[in-house]
Formats: sequence, C-alpha cells, structure tokens
Amino acid sequence: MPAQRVLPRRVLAQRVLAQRVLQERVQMQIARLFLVLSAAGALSGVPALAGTLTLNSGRDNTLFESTFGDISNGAGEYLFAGFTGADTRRRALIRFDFDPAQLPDDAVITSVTLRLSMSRTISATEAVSLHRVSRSWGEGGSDAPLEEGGGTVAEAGDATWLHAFYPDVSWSAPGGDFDAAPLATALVIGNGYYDWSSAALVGEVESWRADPSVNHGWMLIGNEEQTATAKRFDSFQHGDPAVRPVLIVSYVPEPASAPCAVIAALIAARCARVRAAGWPFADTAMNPHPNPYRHPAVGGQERP
Ligand SMILES: [Ca+2]
Repeated sequence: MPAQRVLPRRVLAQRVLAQRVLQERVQMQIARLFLVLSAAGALSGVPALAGTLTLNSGRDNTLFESTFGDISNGAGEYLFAGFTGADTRRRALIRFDFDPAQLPDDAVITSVTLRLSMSRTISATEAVSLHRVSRSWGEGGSDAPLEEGGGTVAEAGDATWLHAFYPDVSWSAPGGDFDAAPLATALVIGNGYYDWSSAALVGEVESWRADPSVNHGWMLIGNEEQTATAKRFDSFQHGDPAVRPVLIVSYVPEPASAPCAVIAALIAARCARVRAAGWPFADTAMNPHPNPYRHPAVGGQERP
C-alpha cells in the first residue's frame, strides 16, 4: 500500500486563507440578520411574526332563576346577566370551540379578549364578571319570543337554573357550577361592544391547549346585589354575524424559535459549504494539522 502524500504547506496555507474568508462572510451575514430582525422589531413596535386567532363559534345560553328550573333560551339571539326588575337573576353561559391545533406549537399567548355586543339594558353602569364554569352544560332548541328577557320552556339538553342538561342532569347547586373568583370584569354601560381581558384569561386558553376537555366555558354574572341591573348581550345565534361573541387570542412565537431558526438555517448552510471546501481538515497522515489556525504556514505553532 503506497504511503499517503503530505500536502505541501503552500496548499494548506491557501486552504486556510479560503476558510477564513468563508468564516468572515458567515459572521457578517449573521450580524446583518440580527440587525434586520432588530430593526423590524423596533420599527413595528411588536415582535416579529406575531399572530392573532379569532374564535367566533361555540354555544351559549342563559340561566333564568326559577323554582322548577324549566326555563331556557338555548337557540335565542340574546344572553342576559344581572337582576331583572322582578328581582330574579339571569346568568349567561358561553363556551368557544377551541382546538389546540389552531395555534402554532411554539405560540406564546400574549393576550386573550372576550368581546360581546350589549344591545339592551334597564340599568346604568354595572360590573359584569366572567367566571370559569366547572362542568359541561347544554344548548338546546328553546327560543324565547320578543325581547327574550322572560326565556321560554326549556328543551332537552338545555341548561337551566337547576340543570346543566335539562331535564336529567342537574348542577351541583342552583344557578350553575362555577368558580367564585372572577377571571375578568368589565364595566358595562350603554349599547355597544365590551371587552373582557386579563392574565387569567390567558391562563384559561393555555389550560385548554394542554387539555381541551377542561374547556367548559365561562359564566357572565352581573350585579346581583340590587334590583334592575340586567344587561342583554347578543348570542351566537344572532342574525347579524358582526355582533356575535368573539374571542381574540394574540400570540408571538416562542422567543428563541423564529429568529434562531432562521439563523440556525443560515449557519447550517454556510457550515455545509465550509465542510464541502475541506474544513476542518482530517487528522490523517496527509494532513497532520487538524486545526488550520495552528499551522506554521499561517503563523501558528507546529504540533510536536
Ligand atoms: Ca345559544
């Protein structure tokens, strides 16, 4: 077997210089990429590649306080929350359809906003709070007449004051099963759009991402301390899509993922070119200097 030939130092020096040029180009391109990403973020005022998911489908209903729990409005155009003029309570239920696949895997949720249209009221400014519902409930075919404030006879599967699913499945307590601590509160005045937004709502959607089965929606509870505080909101069944409930989920990519993925791809491509050009050199008899920067031809120290 013939002996392997050691590359002349002149050839090695040329290779080393070529690799240095390539490396400098890589470093310059990375620096330029960081500058572009930084400038884009600074000019726009928002992180690059931010996104918004808008949910506009689901189910809703109203619990009408009643002795027999046989009143509902599952298919009606309106929801109610607060005390009526007759001193009976109304509580609205709302649940959005959500699939974790609707968000990118690396999405970090930055805000969650529930937007409702309020279309009729007998009161001035009232606080309306959003509470997590702790069990599943139904939306049947009941459809109250006129302004819908009195509800109508519940149909199978409707939620009522006493039932999660009329007539067979009851709440553990009249008025529904919900967490006492509010997730968000809005002051509702006259007709118009109102938003509920908070860190707790971000936590809600994050919990749905982790386990969609825990999404039982929310309950809107108005002022139940005084008479005639009720507010009427437009439901998923309203004839005008523009006033139906909407959930707005804003997110950004996981901080390290988007820009670093671009940078990593760039580095990988450049490194592939560098390797194709022969660096790092193999530590063989043909080349006893695996680190080209230590080669005496370019000013390094000779290996012993
Ligand atoms: Ca409904």
